[in-house]
This record gives sequence, C-alpha cells and structure tokens, in this order.
Amino acid sequence: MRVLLVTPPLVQPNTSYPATTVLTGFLQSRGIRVDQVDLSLELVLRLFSSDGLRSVPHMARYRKTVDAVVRFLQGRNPTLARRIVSRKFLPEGPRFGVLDVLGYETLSPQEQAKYLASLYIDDMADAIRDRMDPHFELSRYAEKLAVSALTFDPIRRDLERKKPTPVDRLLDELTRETIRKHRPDMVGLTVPFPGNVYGAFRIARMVKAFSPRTKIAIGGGYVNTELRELSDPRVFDYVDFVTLDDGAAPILRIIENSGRLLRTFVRENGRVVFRTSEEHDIPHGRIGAPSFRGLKLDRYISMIEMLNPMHKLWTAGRWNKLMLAHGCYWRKCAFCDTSLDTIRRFEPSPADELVDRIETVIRETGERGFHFTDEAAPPGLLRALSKRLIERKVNITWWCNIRFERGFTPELIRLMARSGCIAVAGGLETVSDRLLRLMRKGVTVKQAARITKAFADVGIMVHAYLMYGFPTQTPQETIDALERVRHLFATGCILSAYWHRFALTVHSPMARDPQRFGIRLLPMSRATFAKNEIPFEEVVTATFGRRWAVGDRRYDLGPGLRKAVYNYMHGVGLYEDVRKWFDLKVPRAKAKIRLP
Ligand code: B12
Ligand code: SF4
Repeated sequence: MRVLLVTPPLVQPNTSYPATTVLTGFLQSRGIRVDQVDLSLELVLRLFSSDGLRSVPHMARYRKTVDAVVRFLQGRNPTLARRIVSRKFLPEGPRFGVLDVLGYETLSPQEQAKYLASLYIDDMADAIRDRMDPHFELSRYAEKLAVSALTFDPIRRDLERKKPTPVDRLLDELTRETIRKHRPDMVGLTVPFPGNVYGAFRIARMVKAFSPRTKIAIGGGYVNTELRELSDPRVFDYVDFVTLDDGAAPILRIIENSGRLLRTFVRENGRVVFRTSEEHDIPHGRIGAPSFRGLKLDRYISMIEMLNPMHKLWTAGRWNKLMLAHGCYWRKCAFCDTSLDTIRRFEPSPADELVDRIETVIRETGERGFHFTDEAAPPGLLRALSKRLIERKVNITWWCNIRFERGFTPELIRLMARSGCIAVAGGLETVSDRLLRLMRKGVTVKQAARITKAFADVGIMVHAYLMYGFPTQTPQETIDALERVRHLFATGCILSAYWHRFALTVHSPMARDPQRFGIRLLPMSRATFAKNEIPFEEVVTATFGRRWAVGDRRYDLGPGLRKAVYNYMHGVGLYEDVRKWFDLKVPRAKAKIRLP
C-alpha cells in the first residue's frame, strides 16, 4: 500500500503545516510506505512565477521580476536585496502605501528588502483575487465557502462549475502531476482550516477522475471541529473516509483495510454512517518524531508583512512545528471548544522524549527554530523541557502559546529564556476581571500584567489574544479593556495583539449552559455539512451590547479596537485618548491600571 499525504491550498507559505509530518513520522515507524507533498506551497510557487502570471491581465512588469523575488524570499538569492532597496527594481502597487507611515527606515537593508518584496507579493495576490479568482488570498483559499457551511451546496457548486478558474485549473494540473509521480493507493488530505476545504475537495475530485481506484481520506482541525454532524452523502462523491480527532490510529485502520474503522464516516448504501470502536488513540508520548521527508524545505517563502517583530514570527522563517502535549491542561474556559478531544484529553509527553524529537527534527531539517503549537503549554512541562534542553546542550530558538497564569514565576521565565524561548502568546481576552471570572479563564488582569512584564523584562516578546463582544460585556468594559491594552503596550509589557470578535461555538461550555451567560440560542437550520459557530441573542442586555452581538455595524466596536492595536503595534498613538480610534461615539475610559 502506497500512501500519499497532502497539504491542500492554502496555508501560510513560510513553513509546512505539521499534520502530514506527524502522520508521516508515525506511519513510517509502522513500516508503511508513505510520501508527503505540500500542494499549498506548490500552487503558490506555480502561480507566483513568470509562467503562472501569464493568465493574470496587466502583469508584465511583475512577470519580469517575480522569479528572482521568489528566490530571494526563499533565501536563495540574498544579493538581490540591494536592487530591491534601490526602489527602482520592483513595481510598486497599492500595498506600498503603508511605507510612508511606518518605521521602514529603522530596518536593516536585508529586512527592508524582505519587507518590500512582501508588499510586492501582496500586491500580486490582490491582483490575482481581483482579476482572476475572487477566492484567492495568500494563505487561505475560498475560506468563505467553508466557514460554518451548514450545507455542502456552495462548495459543490464551485467544484462543479462549468468554467473552472485559472487557479482551479492550475491545482488540477498539479494534482495530476502528483498522482502520476507517486501512484498512491491512498491519498490522505489534511484540512486544518476553512481556507483548505475547497482546495482539499478540488484535489480529491481530480484524484477520483484521474485515478479512480485510489482511496481518499480527509481529517484535520476543520473536520474535527466542524464536520462532526456530517450527513450529506454527496461529500463521498469526492472522498471515501472522513476521520475525526487524532489521526494516527484511524488512518492506520483505513490502511489495514480490515473492515475495522475508528471514528470514521463512510458512505454505505447511499447513507453516511459513522464507524468506530473502543480502541484507544496512540498516546502523545508514543507518537514519535515528525518526519519532513519529501517536503522541499528550501522552497518555503519567508515574508515580512508587518514591521512588528512579534508579528514576523507568523510569516517569516521556517519554523519546525511540534506539540508538547495533547490537549489543554486547563480546559475550563467557557468560550473554548473544551468538549473536543483536541482540548479535553490532556496528555503531556515526557520532557526527554520531547528533546529526542527535537534532536531528530534538527537532524532531518537542519533548522533549529521551533514553534510549539499547543493551545496552552503547561508551565510544569515548560520548566522540565527548558531544563533538559539546557542540560543536554540542545541549542534551539522557540516560541509557544501559554496562559498568563501564576505558574509562570520570574524564575521559570528566566529559565525559559535561557533555553531559547523568544516569544509567547496568550489570551488576555476581555481584559476585565468580571468577565475573566465569568468565562473561567483563571487569570486576573493584574496577574496577567505582572506576568507579561516579567516576560518583557527578560526580552521574551509577548502577543495577546483579545476578545470583544462577549455576552454581557458593556461598551464601557470594552473601552476600559482597550485602555488597559494601551497601558500594556505603552509600558512594553506586550508587543503585539489581535482582537477577535467573540463567537459562540457548539463545542463550548457556553453552548451547553447559555443561561449562565445571559444568552439564548437562536434556532438554526439543520447542518448536513459543517457546524461550529451558532447564533444567539443576549437576554440580559447591557445598553447596546445586544446590537453588537448580532453584528449591527453601527454599534460595532471591532474596527476601532483593531485600528487602535494596529497602531500601537507600530508605536503610534500610545499616549492618546482611546476614543480617537472610533468613528462612533464611545464612552470615556474609566479603567485605572497600576502596572508592575
Ligand atoms: C497553532 C494553530 C494555529 C497557528 C499556526 C498555524 C500553522 N500554519 O501552523 C496560527 C495562529 C497561525 C493559526 C491560525 C488560524 N487558525 Co489555528 N490552530 C492552531 C492549533 C492550536 C494547533 C495546530 C497544530 O499545530 N496542530 C498539530 C497537528 C499535528 O494537529 P492536526 O492538524 O489537528 O492533525 C491531527 C489530526 O487532526 C489528524 N489529521 C490531520 N490531518 C489529517 C488527514 C487525514 C487523512 C487523517 C486521517 C487525519 C488527519 O491527525 C493529526 C495527528 O493527530 C489548532 C488547534 C489544535 N489543537 O489542533 C488551531 C486550529 C487548527 N485553528 C483554527 C482556526 C479557525 C484558525 C484561523 C482560521 C483563525 C482565524 N480566524 O484567523 C487561522 C487560519 C490560518 C490560515 N492560514 O488559514 C481552528 C480550525 C477549526 C475550524 N473551525 O476550521 C483550530 C482547530 C482551533 C479551533 N478549534 O478553533 N492557527
Ligand atoms: S482557551 Fe486556551 S487555556 Fe482556555 S481551555 Fe481553551 S485551550 Fe485551554
């Protein structure tokens, strides 16, 4: 049996997504013939080339420069930097408008060149979207079709449209080439995000047409979160298996082909059925090291889309991704998908085993940068890991997500820094003690501020995930939250942040106990495909809270909040009244904040 694991378009082009590497490592350890290919990267490379741009109108100047610039962003053509910073080499489109405002001058010439080249790529991506395929964005494809798509209809409609877009055709061509090269008996497609769903089905469609005997399975974060109530048999015109949660044991069952399946949807007699057994998953400590074999590691494109140093981590550099533990050790936050196995089942790996994996990955990739992708890395495990990294003299640079909780003592933070930690990201959420209590975050504003300061003091960058529109949250509380965030930026405690609109999901404690949060669930039509975010209204309404909960733009504080933080990330407006960022009338900030 030959297995081919595929990352469909589109994910970020700077580094590989970890699912195929984890499954490849595991399947190899079981003696299975497995290959992997990143068709997300391949598609981007095909499109952003002088040939690929042929089908986009008015791109002559870009076609002349694009191959050289892509090589530059892959790190294979460093001397081009000089020509790029001359500002005479690249065509400059609308994205270059930010240059005059932001601190471009403060960058090193290499970074300036990377930044300009990234703006140039972004301009091209906009042109592709506007002139060729409205679904196209650089790190997501046709995302809107898949977000909480209750039915499969819109995806199917675009898959089967008479005139495929040029991007569709390119992906079809890449799929055919890939199948011709690997001749797999089975293709496993990973679908981590809504922005991969259409790409995955497009690939599946072409595999079925080109190699009808090849079996196709899909799994991944999107599937685990959104497709748990799948009942539309038409999905199985494209794929044969849809698996939920951890993939190692279920994919092994499919490959064995013994008729025994684990957490897998299949179509039988025209109906969707869920086949499973009592079998346990492979424990996280025994899953082994990921394998990068087959990935073209020197072809990823490193971009600087924002000058903020923390922000660069997401788009620049090829980070090896590894999870330290399965699940979240806290698993109590009311808004989080705590009923999902990926959060609920907490299973840390021993520190020594993790260092073994890290060493294996370094040997294979030659890279020493690691992104630990846990939702919230436990402080105890980080302590053990940091110690073992130092003791075993394994020199790496790493960053991860955490909770700003008491366990992060100054001593632990120093230890983390010594072992190579350069950044952490964590939820400050609504930045209000009343709401943090209500949502059971288990942190207070003061404590979080102290901890962010301790990180900043040792030079570890901090990113904060922020949330607005939480049920019962008043405009006053929202403005006060922004005021606290402003202080945190101004005092250097945090370096970057992003406001997410609160979304109620079907897997969260809030959906099971809406009354406690003053909300009522609204009826929705039955999902036969995806289900995740659910509609609600506030019963206990705080002034105009109800109206922003239902998305009335006149009361939406989101744009102002995002604008404020975007500016703070560039050091702009840090000492000004927070009301200046809003087009609508908002209350004066009352928050008093005493920072460490
Ligand atoms: C780290 C992370 C990020 C990072 C890094 C992403 C990256 N490129 O590496 C950042 C911050 C950039 C990010 C961004 C986003 N993320 Co995110 N992210 C995660 C997180 C916490 C970990 C991902 C990870 O590394 N997992 C480790 C790998 C190995 O696990 P895995 O992919 O799930 O694979 C396992 C199984 O799913 C299965 N499997 C996977 N593929 C396949 C294939 C087959 C054939 C089989 C059989 C099995 C199988 O086997 C694997 C091993 O067990 C997950 C949550 C989670 N715990 O997984 C959310 C998660 C994937 N993200 C999510 C979302 C929504 C997003 C965003 C869309 C958020 C936003 N609104 O912008 C963006 C999208 C970015 C994009 N380009 O489109 C959702 C997706 C769910 C959904 N509704 O679709 C998740 C699941 C979190 C959640 N529950 O809400 N994310
Ligand atoms: S929000 Fe984060 S810390 Fe809270 S339960 Fe979810 S994963 Fe854990």
